[in-house]
Amino acid sequence: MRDFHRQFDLEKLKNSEFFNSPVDVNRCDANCLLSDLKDMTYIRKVENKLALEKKKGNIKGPVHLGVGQEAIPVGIAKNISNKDYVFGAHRSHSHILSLATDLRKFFSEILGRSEGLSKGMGGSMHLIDKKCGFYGSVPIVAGTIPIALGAALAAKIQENKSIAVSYFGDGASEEGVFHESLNLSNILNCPILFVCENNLFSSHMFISERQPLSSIARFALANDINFKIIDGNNICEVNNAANELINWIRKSSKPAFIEAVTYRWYGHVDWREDIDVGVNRSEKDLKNWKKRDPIQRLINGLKSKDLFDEERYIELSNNLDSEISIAWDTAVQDPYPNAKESNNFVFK
Ligand SMILES: Cc1ncc(C[n+]2csc(CCOP(=O)(O)OP(=O)(O)O)c2C)c(N)n1
Ligand SMILES: [Mg+2]
Repeated sequence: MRDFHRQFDLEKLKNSEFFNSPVDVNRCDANCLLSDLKDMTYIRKVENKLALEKKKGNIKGPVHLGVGQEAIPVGIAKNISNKDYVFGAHRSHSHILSLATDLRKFFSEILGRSEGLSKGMGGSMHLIDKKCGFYGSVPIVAGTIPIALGAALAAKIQENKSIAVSYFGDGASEEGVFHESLNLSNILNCPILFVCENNLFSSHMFISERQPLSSIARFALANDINFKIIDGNNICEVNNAANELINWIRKSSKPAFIEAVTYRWYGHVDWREDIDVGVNRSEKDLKNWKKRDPIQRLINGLKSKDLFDEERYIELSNNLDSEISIAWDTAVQDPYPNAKESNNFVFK
């Protein structure tokens, strides 16, 4: 198993001082990369808006922000459609935003308002938008993995060509259902892509404090599941891995697994950075990981090939800012749900 680790350069991938060079844009289509830049910038701005509003006290529930991790959902989303079944967890803003959910309804949910994606009864960790292919996120770590597997099994039985995508963190691999789901997915030949966003932390605990080896893909290997370990902050790598594995899943109706190594810039929850909270999250590491910013690395790659137009990017940025402000300002006007309805949408 240690050879396996050496083979994939995992120690280097985890080390904050490496992998900060510009994205090699020759490995992807230029138009596709410009659209990725827009999508990553959009998600970053929405989450920074949430950080700001949370800090101001305008959001009552917790928000788990994924700033720094945007390349992963953006690379996956362009290889699936709203006929597929995507499931997330507690840190899933980027997953649903990458599928182009309605931003006003998204904000409304986080504000606990009745126009929200879950009628304002769930908040940031209970997002759902079936129209765009997002079938739900829940705060129970690993809770949606077997449900995603069930969706994949249903797709297989119905022969509808859809696949399931299950997003989870490295911490979810410490739950039994993760292992049971991997095992069953291969035994039953289910069309599912497991996506582990390995940001090296579960709450405030560094991965080496929790597991003898830090690669989560070793569990895919153990279950004979096709897998790739990638630099999750390199959009080209995510695009190519997602494209290859998703095509393979659709053809073979077998599971596949991506481990994308990444890092979150904010702390576990809300806007604080959590420096020195827990184990091994230092100011130096965070500073280094910011040099591994998936957005800046793409911009640097585009610049190196004269594909980056600064003025257009500023214009895009301004347009996104106003789109986000309008959606937020509309959502804050939405009414709160009627307390009498609180039991109407739960299984009894
Ligand atoms: C079953 C369960 N155990 C513990 C928790 C508390 N908890 C919430 S988030 C979290 C960390 C999960 O880490 P990871 O899966 O790596 O996701 P990340 O937060 O890094 O995105 C924990 C332990 C929970 N919500 N559910
Ligand atoms: Mg994690």
